[in-house]
Amino acid sequence: MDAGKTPSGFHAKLPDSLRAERRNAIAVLFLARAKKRNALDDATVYGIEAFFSTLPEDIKAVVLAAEGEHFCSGLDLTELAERDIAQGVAHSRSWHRAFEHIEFGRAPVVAVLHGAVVGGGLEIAAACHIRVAESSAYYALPEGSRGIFVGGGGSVRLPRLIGTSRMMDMMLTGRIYDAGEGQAIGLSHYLVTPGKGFAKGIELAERIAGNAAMTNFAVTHVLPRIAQADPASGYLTEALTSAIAQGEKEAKDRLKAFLEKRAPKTVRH
Ligand code: 1HE
Repeated sequence: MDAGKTPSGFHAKLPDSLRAERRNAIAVLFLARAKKRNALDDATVYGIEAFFSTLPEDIKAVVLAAEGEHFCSGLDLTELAERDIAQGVAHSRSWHRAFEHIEFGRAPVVAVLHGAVVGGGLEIAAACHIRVAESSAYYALPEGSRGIFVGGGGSVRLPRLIGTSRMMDMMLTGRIYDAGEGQAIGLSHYLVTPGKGFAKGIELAERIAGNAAMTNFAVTHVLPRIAQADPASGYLTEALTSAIAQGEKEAKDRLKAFLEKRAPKTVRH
């Protein structure tokens, strides 16, 4: 074992509220505080940052899932009462840092959602690249009714997923979207029956891990930046990125394999 690694094979020492496993090139991180419905306290958020910022180099994709009946009940509300304004700003920034390591980390992340995906739970889900929802999943932003505001990057990420207007509705009226509605408005990419989410998440992570590393980097780090850039900068960045990707030996090998009829075709199954 690498001297710097914990028994699970990862570098980060995790709090009891998180559990990590390795499946070859796939890392799995479980929210493991089911008794508190996986509410995110400071220790958990720091643990998430430590995990994603120190992923071993040979990890090619991550699955983020949760133990218990609910994916995540959001911010640990017991910690909220104690903070003054300056501490509140620092707390929100600590979530931003942790979730940035998910969104712009070493490997694409697939979230597997079930039960409550609410408040900060929806914010962490939004920081992942792919979302698989079991039909028990439901989505809400109860911050409005708790007298607070999102603080984990939700006001930046959620409008990009579902639009500012839907997010306003969720926050002002407490609207809850069920799994089917969430799928229809783009909160999840895949909708599966109860108990099937984890297997689907692993299947997708394996597909992702099989891509060329440069392609995964371009899709997760470059594409979102291009999507926010002015079109002229976007086209230029796209041209440079596509030239870099196709210049890689792995891309040349993959193209050759297709031309020599050794690679799978793009067909419907
Ligand atoms: C908690 C939390 C929590 C549960 N912080 N302790 N999030 C919310 O407003 C959602 C609050 N939670 C709920 O609405 C419900 O707990 C659930 C619908 C998620 C689940 O209901 P249920 O009936 O299965 O569980 P429960 O009995 O409500 O909760 C079990 C225990 O977990 C209980 O503690 P116990 O000591 O009495 O057993 C709850 O107090 C505890 N618990 N959720 C602390 N969130 C960076 S800004 C982000 C802003 C937000 O995320 S705001 C949204 C907060």
